[in-house]
Amino acid sequence: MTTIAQQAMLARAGMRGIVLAALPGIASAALRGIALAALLAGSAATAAPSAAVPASYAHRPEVSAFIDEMVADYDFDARALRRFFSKVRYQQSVVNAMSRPVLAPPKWYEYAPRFLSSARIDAGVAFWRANERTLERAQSEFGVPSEIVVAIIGVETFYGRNTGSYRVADALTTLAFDYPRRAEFFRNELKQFLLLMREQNTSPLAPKGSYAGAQGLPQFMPGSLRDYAVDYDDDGKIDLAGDVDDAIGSVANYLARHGWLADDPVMQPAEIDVDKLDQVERVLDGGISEQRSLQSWRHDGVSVSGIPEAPGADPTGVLMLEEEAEPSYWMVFNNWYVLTRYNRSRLYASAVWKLAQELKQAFAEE
Ligand SMILES: [Ca+2]
Repeated sequence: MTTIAQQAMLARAGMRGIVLAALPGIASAALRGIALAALLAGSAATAAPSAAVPASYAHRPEVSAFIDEMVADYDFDARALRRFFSKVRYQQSVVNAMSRPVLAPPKWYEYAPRFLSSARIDAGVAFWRANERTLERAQSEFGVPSEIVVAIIGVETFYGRNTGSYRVADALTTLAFDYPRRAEFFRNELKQFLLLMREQNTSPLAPKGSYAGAQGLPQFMPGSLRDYAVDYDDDGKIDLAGDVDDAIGSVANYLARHGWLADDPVMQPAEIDVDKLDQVERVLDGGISEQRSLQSWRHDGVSVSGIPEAPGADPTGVLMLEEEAEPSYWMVFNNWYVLTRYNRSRLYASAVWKLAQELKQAFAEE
C-alpha cells in the first residue's frame, strides 16, 4: 500500500461529516514510525507555532468555552468534563497524519490491488461464512447484499484486524483544538462522542480508534455512530468493535438510510461509440461525469447492458478507471453514489464493488 494513496483517500474523504475510511494500516506501522520521529525531534516540534501545547487541555481557554457549551446545551457536569480533559493527551502523530500533503491522487491501478488481494478475498469469505445468518438478516431487512457489507468491512479494517490504536478521546481532542483547518468539524465530532459515551454509560477514555477518531469494524465517526449505528444483536448496547452483528447491521443501515436500492445495479461496463469517446472524455471531471438520464447518455453514444429494464438508478454517471493499459469506462448508478456517502472517492466506491464481486464469486465456489 502506498502512502500517497492513503493520503489521497483521506483528502477525498474530506471529513464532510460522513464516515471516514480507516485508511487500513496507516494507524499502525506507518504512524508508529512517525510518532517515534516526533518524539526524537522533540525540540523541533516545540519550535512549531501550533506546538506550544500545554500539558493539560483542561486549562486551555477554548476548552473551557467548549465545556461551558456542553454544560449549557446538554447539561454536562463541568467538573467531570474538566477531569476528562486533564486526562486527555495531545497526539502529535495525529496532527502529522492529517497534515501530510497529498502529492498526487492515486490512479485506479495503484489504488485497487491491495483491496483485491487473495488474502483479503479469502479472509472475507471466512468472515461471511462465520456471520452468514446475520448478513442474510441484514440483506432482507435493509436490502443491502451481504457481499457489499462484507466488502466495506474488508476495505475499512480488513474485517476488524486494523481498527486503530488511538484513544478516541486523544485523537478527537487533538484535532478539535490543535488542528485549526478542521476544528469545527472535529469539535462537533468530539461533542457527538461525549454525548454517545454518556448515552452508553461508557468512560470516554476507553474507546480506541483511528487517528481521526473512527471506531470499530466499519470505522464510524461518532456523529455517524449516533445517527446510524444499531444494536443488531439486541444485547442492549451498540459496540462496533466488539459485536460483529452490530457492525454488520450498522453498515447495512447506513447504506439503506443513504438511499440504497435493493436489487438495483451499482456499476456496469459502459459501451461507448468509438467516434464519441473524445466527447465523453471531455465531460469527465476527475474521472467521473455529472449525472444524466440513460436516454441522454444513449443519445450521446453511451449505452449499457445487463441492467434492469427501468432501473430506479436513473440518472446515472459515467466513470473512468485508469487501468495499466487502456482506461475502462463504466456506467454508475444510484447505489454507487450511495457507496461514496461512506467515503467520497470514486476509487473507494469502485474498490468496494470490485471486492464485493470477488467475494460473491469465491463464496459461491467454496
Ligand atoms: Ca450490541
